[in-house]
Amino acid sequence: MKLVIGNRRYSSWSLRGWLACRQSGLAFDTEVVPLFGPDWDDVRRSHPVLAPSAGKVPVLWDDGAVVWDSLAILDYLADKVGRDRFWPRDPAAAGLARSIVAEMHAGFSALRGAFSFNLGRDGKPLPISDAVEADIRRILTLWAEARARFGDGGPFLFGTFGAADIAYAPIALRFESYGVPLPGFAQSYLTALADHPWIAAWRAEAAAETWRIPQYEKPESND
Ligand SMILES: N[C@@H](CCC(=O)N[C@@H](CS)C(=O)NCC(=O)O)C(=O)O
Repeated sequence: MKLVIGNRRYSSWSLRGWLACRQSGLAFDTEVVPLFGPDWDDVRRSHPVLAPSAGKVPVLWDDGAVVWDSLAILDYLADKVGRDRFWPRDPAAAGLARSIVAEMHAGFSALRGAFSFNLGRDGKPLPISDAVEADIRRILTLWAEARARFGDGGPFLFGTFGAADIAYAPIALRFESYGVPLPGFAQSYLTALADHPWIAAWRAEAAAETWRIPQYEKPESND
């Protein structure tokens, strides 16, 4: 398998796709296509590995199968290796996990727009608008419910690392990058994610990248 991703520093969807590949336990290669360079419009139209997704990352190539969109990649891999690697077995937990992953995938646009993903950011806080505040409150409510009801088996949302953590890890890292004040349980969750070896590996590779996208480096940057 080959996973095509964008710059690790900026591409939160790529991180989700990559974590899903790691969670599958299958061997895969990674190809990085740097996003938003000066010739990005040409690259996204002409790069052969991006053709199926019309220029979006991540894209998974697996022999005859091509899968894009991080959630489709996660689903595809869960079909391939077994759902239990990704989703809790208990139906009540699985229902909540599916719901909060779907809510993340389709939502939180105020937060995502105002606090663009940038692993190089130093945690300096930005002003938080009412819309962003509402997204943060909702996310913390979902995390609190998952942790309180189903988090007993470990430090992640449903105890052990799975699909919900794959979906929310980039959100948690945004909270860190933008210095969002967190209640204790959410800070513990962020620490567990930051300590996870896959996330540490992704961050180390991101730190080694030299590409910079000026609009994402401005303190007030939006995506
Ligand atoms: N819903 C998609 C979103 C993919 C997406 O928007 N990826 C961004 C990078 S994080 C991208 O490829 N942007 C390039 C562009 O829009 O030109 C997913 O889950 O994979």
